[in-house]
Amino acid sequence: MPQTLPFVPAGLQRDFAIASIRSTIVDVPTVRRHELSSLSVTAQSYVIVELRLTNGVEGIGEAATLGGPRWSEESVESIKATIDVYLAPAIIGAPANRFEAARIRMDEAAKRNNAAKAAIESALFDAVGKSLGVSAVQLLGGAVRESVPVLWTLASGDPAQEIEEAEKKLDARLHDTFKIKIGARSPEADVARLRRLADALAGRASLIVDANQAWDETTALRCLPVLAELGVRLVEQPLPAWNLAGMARLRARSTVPLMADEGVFSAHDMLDVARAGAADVVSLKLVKHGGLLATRDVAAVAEAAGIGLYGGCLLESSIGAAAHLQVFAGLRELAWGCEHFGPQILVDDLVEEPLHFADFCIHLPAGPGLGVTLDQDKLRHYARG
Ligand code: MUC
Ligand code: MG
Repeated sequence: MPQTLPFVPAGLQRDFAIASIRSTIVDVPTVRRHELSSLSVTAQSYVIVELRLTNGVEGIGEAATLGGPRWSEESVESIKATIDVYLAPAIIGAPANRFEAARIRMDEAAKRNNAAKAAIESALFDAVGKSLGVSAVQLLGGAVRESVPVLWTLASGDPAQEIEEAEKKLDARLHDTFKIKIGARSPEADVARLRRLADALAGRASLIVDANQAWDETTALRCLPVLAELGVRLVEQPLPAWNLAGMARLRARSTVPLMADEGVFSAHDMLDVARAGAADVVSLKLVKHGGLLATRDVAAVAEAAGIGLYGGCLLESSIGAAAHLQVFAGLRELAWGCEHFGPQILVDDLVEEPLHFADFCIHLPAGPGLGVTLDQDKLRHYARG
């Protein structure tokens, strides 16, 4: 049999042992208020993980949250505690290049806590990739794309401001698809707002909406035909995450495809959604699924069920966005593009060279590991306390 694995010197193998893990909470202001159905933020909070190997190489990872424990159950405070007290002790001393084994250890040490696990696993891929001089996507099987179409989210709630913001993004050739956050106001007010946006951007942009679980089934049944008439291409999580039967009934009567977001964390959730016929598309996010490998697991279940893939975000900085891109670059299909506009909504990024946006796409960074380098000055500047 020919040797197909990359040659790794014995010393380097030994040096893959995880020596230390440090977690830091940071708060980075956003360029404007970002309003979802149940929360709004003017700063994004992350936990940044710095993981050192005994070979001296350091890997980084990020756990993003939105509005404390409001978007999901994890907050930066709980993520940091889970990493420091449970996850780090479970894997210190273990070989960083045994990704699946590290995942098993972390799952034994803590149930769920997927954002915390994702931050650590991102740092493992970064550290191992940097040790070997290969990208994380190479470790995952290799890239099939170098860039991904990326949308921008309109979420100030003020249609005049949103139209102006969209025009700037179109002029700069940064984004030509916009996701509008709905659900913070009455359905009638949101429909009127969407009508203004659809009229102003007609023929120049595509629109999708995200209700973040705000509607009940009767509201959604009433509004979906209007959204179809306005040309909305995709409706994300209109109903509460638990209501798979309701999503399936809506799907049967809607001409607009439905996307599951908060309804799919684990691969088991994905299977339930597929069995219930509750979504046409799924939004993939490392913080929901628990890391790069788990995201691929969820994607595989979706693909097997004929459910389309969309690259979701939680407003990550270039660190978290890069980790997502490493996974997205290796997926067989990613028909719905991605939404990693996070680095652009922050007043500042946390890396030396931010991710590159051009021609309506975000580009996979070159370089080993995640392909980005933590800026220590920025980390200190935005660190909490
Ligand atoms: C979500 O629910 O999709 C992603 C983009 C955005 O504006 O909010 C997030 C969370
Ligand atoms: Mg969503």
